Amino acid sequence: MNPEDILGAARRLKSAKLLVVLTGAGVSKESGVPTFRDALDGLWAKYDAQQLATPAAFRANPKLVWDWYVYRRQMIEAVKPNPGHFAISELERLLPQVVVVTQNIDGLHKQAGSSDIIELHGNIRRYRCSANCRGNPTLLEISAWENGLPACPHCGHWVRPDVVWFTEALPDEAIHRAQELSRQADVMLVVGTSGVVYPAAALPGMAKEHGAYVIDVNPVRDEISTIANLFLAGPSGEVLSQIVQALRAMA
Ligand code: BJW
Repeated sequence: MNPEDILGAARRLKSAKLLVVLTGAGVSKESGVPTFRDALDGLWAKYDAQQLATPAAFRANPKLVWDWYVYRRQMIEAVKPNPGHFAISELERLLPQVVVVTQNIDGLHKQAGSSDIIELHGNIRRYRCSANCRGNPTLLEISAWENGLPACPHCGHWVRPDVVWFTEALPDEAIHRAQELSRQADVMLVVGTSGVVYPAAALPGMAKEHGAYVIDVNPVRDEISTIANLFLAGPSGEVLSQIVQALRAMA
């Protein structure tokens, strides 16, 4: 990694009144959570994640989709935040305002100590009635989630994870706040997303159009790096820790 680029990124962050950090699955990769478009192992190797994360898949085979989420929740509960998550939470102590906008459903930013987090695609640790029988969302406390697909205690429809599947609307407040902050941001730091899933993928372009400096952190060039002002190639744990170190040296 070019030390000049790290220094350049740190200088940009240092002068930002509002930093928006947009994260995707790549930021959790170093914790051991596979990215969304990684091939899955073992039992799930024959399933395409994009085919399972849809309301149609749940309607066709609710138990299959439920079991996939149980498997992923168990995996997520066994991992810990990595240096990338911690570096992002550390930025809050070094800069005036930092908001994390995440597509991830794993809750690892919160565990790492970030305080202002917008979860665009929900959270795998929450459940709701699939018919939202008592309003949107009808959240449910499910204690026996290991023992097969539960039914809503109010209406009998299946319980599902409180995550956003393809073709479903993102939580209104979350996407509207993320869009507004993207328009106001001085810098947007984009970390570990392929930038192919909308409307989240439109946020860096929106930020840039409204004057933000966009920094993309990813081991490979992709959709976002083509519009970014600065591309930092590498795993987020390494790159972000170096940026934080450079920022501390400037304090
Ligand atoms: C590392 C690394 C390391 C590796 N360090 N980096 C245009 C406008 C609006 C919508 C659309 C549109 N075109 C198409 C759509 C529809 C659709 C869509 O975007 N489809 C595309 C595939 C084309 N969007 C939707 O359906 C959305 N809803 C919607 O638009 O509703 C409209 C509506 C309005 C009003 C009423 C009703 C409807 C919903 C999208 C929901 C996405 N849900 C998922 C599943 C969540 C639950 C779950 O996890 O099971 O969200 S899909 C999946 O993709 C997941 C992720 O959050 C999301 C993004 O993936 P991400 O995070 O980018 O991961 P990867 O795997 O793609 O990339 C990882 C990256 O990390 C890579 O770049 C690696 O290189 C990198 N990396 N190691 C840093 N160490």
